[in-house]
Amino acid sequence: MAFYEQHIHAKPTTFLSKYIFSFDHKVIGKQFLWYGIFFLGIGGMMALLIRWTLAFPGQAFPLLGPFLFPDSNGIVPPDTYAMLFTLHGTIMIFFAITPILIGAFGNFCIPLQIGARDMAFPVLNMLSFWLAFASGIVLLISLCLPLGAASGGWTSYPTLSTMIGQPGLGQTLWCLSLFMLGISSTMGAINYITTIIVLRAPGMGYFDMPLTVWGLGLTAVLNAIFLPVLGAGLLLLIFDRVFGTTFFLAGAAATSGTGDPILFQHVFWIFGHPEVYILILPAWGIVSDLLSFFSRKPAFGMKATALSMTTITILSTIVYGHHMYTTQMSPLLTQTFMMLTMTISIPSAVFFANWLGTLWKGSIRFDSPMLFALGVVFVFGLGGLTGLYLATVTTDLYLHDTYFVVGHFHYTMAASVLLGGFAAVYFWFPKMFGKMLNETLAKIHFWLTMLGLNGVFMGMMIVGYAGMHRRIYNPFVYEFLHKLIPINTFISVSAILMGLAQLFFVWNFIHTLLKGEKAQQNPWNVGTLEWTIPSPAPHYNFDKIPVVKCGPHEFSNPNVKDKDFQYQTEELVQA
Ligand code: HEM
Ligand SMILES: [Cu+2]
Repeated sequence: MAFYEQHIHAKPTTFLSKYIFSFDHKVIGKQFLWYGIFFLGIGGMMALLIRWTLAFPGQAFPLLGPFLFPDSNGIVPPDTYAMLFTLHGTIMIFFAITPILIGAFGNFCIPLQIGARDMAFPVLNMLSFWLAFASGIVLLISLCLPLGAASGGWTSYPTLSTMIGQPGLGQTLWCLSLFMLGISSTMGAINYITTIIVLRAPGMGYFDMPLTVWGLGLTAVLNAIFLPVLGAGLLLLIFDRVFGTTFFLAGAAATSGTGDPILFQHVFWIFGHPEVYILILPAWGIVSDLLSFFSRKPAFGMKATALSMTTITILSTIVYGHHMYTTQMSPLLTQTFMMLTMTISIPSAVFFANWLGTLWKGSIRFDSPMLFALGVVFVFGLGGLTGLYLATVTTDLYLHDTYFVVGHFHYTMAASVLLGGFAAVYFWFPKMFGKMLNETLAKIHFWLTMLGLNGVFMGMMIVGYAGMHRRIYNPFVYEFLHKLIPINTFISVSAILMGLAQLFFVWNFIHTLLKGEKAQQNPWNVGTLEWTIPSPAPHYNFDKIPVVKCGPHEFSNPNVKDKDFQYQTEELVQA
C-alpha cells in the first residue's frame, strides 16, 4: 500500500478548537470516554432502581425515591419500571459500552498503534462525536416527556413500540436517537476501516498489528454493514408512528393494508446478533494483547487468534434466527439456525485455547489491567457456555425470556465488555493523561466488582432456570415464584455492592487526573508503537512516522540482553 503523505498541522490554540471541536483523535477519544462514563453512571442508577423494585416490591426507593416519584411516595410505579429497564438496556449498550470501547479506545488506539498521525478523516471523526452527543441529548430529553420515555424494551418490538403500545413521543424520540447514533457509528466505522487500511506505518503488515486493532477493525466492518439495517428498521418504525404507515402493524390495528410485527424482529436481530459481537470484539482484542503483555510471552497462536476472530465475525452474520425460535418459524429453519450457531463454538474454542496457551508458563504480572483481562476470560467462559443452552432449540423454548437469558447476555456482553473496558482504561490511562492510576484502589475496584458482578449474574441465571420471567414488575404476585424472594434480595444486594465498588474507580480517576504522579513513557514495558512516544501522547503523535520491523508481542527473547521486550521499531533479534 502506498502511504499517504501525513502532514503535521499547526497545533490548535483556542479553547474551542483544542477541547471542543477538536480534530485530534486523542481528544475525540477522551470526549467519548467522558460521554461513556457519564451514561454508565445513569444506566447504573437505573439498574439499581430496577433491582430495588425486585428485591423490595412496594417499598420506597431510599433517599432519591421521593424526589423521582413524588406521586407514588417514592415507590417505582409499574410504567416507570418498564421505562427503566428499556432505557437501562439502551443506555448501557449504545451510550456507555459502545462509546467507551469503540469511541474512546477505537479513536485513541488505532492511529497510535499503527503509527499514524491521526485518523484518515479527522473532520468526519469530529462530526461523529458531535452527532453522538446530539443523539444522547435526544434520549435524555425523552425522559422529561409527559407520557414518559420509551418502555418497550431495548429491542422495541412492535406492537409494544407502535402507537398502540406507546402513544407518547418517547418511543419516537428513542427511534430518532438511535437512528442518529447509528449514523454517527457508521461514520466512525468508515473512518476506522480506512485508517487501518491506508495509514499503517511502513513495514506493518496486517499480522503486525496489535490484536486490539484487529478487534476494533472487525467491529468497524460489522458496524458499517449492520447499523444501516437497524437504521432502516427504525426509519420504518418512525413512519408507522408518525405517518400512519403499517409496516409493522397487523390485523385490526392496520387500517391501510397489513404489515407484520415479526418483520421487525427479523430486521432487529439481523442487526442485533452482529451487534453483540460489535461490542465484544474490541474487548477480545484488548484482552488478547494484555494477556500476552502481562505474561511476558508472545501471544500464543497470534495468527490463529486473529483468524478465529475474523471467522466468528463472519459467522455472526448468519445466526440471528436463534433469537426467534419462539416465533413459530419452521422447524427446518430453527434447526438450521441452531446448527449455524453451534459452528461458532469451533473458532471460539480455538480462540479460547489460545488465551490459555498465552498464559501457560508465562511469568504473569498481576497489575490491574491484567486482573481485569483475566476477569474477562472467566466471565466470558461462563457466558459462552450458557449460550449453548439458548442456542439449542429444545432448551431455549423453556429458557427463552426468562432471567437465564438476562444472566447469559450480561455475562457475555455486560460483564466481559465492562471488565475489558476497565482493563483498557487502567492500561492506557498513562498514555492518555500522562498520569498513573493508583494500583491499590484499582485492585479493590476489581475484586469488589468481580464479587458483585458474579453475585448478580449468577443469581439471575439461577432464578431464570427456576422459571422467573424477565421484565415483570412484581414477580411475587405469582405463588410459584415466592421461594425466589431471598435469591432476588441477594442479587439486589450484590448489585448495590457492584455499584458502590465503582466509587473507587471514580475517585481514583478524578484524584489521579488532578493530583496523580507523572507516568513514565512506557510504564508497562510493552513494545507496541504508542509506547515509543512520550506520555501523554504529543500533538500529532509521531515526529517521524515509525518504520515497523517486528510483531507486537516480542517478549522474553533470550537473545535480547538488557530488557525482556522489543519495540516494534527494532529489528527482531535472532540467535
Ligand atoms: C459474543 C458474546 C455474546 C454476546 C455479547 C451475547 C449477547 C446476547 C444478548 C444481548 C442476548 C439477549 C437478547 C435479548 O434481549 O433477548 C442473547 C441471547 C442469546 N444468546 Fe448470546 N451472546 C453471546 C454469545 C453467545 C453464544 C456463544 C451463544 C451460543 C453458543 C449465544 C446464544 C444466544 C441465544 C441462542 C440467545 C437467545 C436466547 C433467547 O432469547 O431465548 N450467545 N445473547
Ligand atoms: Cu445472537
